[in-house]
Amino acid sequence: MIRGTATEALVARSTNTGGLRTLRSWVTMFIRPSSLRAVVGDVNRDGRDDVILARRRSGDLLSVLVLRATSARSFVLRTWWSSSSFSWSPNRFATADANRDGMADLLVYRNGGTDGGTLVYRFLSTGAGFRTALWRTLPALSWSTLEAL
Ligand SMILES: [Ca+2]
Ligand SMILES: [Ca+2]
Repeated sequence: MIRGTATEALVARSTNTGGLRTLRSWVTMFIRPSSLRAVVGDVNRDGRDDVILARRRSGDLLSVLVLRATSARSFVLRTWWSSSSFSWSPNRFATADANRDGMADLLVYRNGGTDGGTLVYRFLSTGAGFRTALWRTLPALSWSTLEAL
């Protein structure tokens, strides 16, 4: 939901009987929605899905924010990763538990350059932040055909 330059994260909790409860606001962030991409995963292995937000800062730089779901039916917003050189665009974002430790990790797909391939960066969750490294170079995966957030 958008209110001026802010973004509100709304949650309709499951009834556990096939329905959804009423939408409720869990957090309001003073960030334009056009500067955010969201993917969902349990980054701290507590059984509650969290929201990972790729944020575009000034200068087109990437920060990664996490909305950690709490037992109090709210999100706690924290910056988990920030860079002074990693650009926000052009990237595509996905989640997977890349190292099978039970904590969802962020995958960032980047344009591989003039050869048309794709680079994959792995942002491994530590439960309170991300450790980042180039994970794969995929020359056969054409960037122009990749669809992700
Ligand atoms: Ca969680
Ligand atoms: Ca993991």
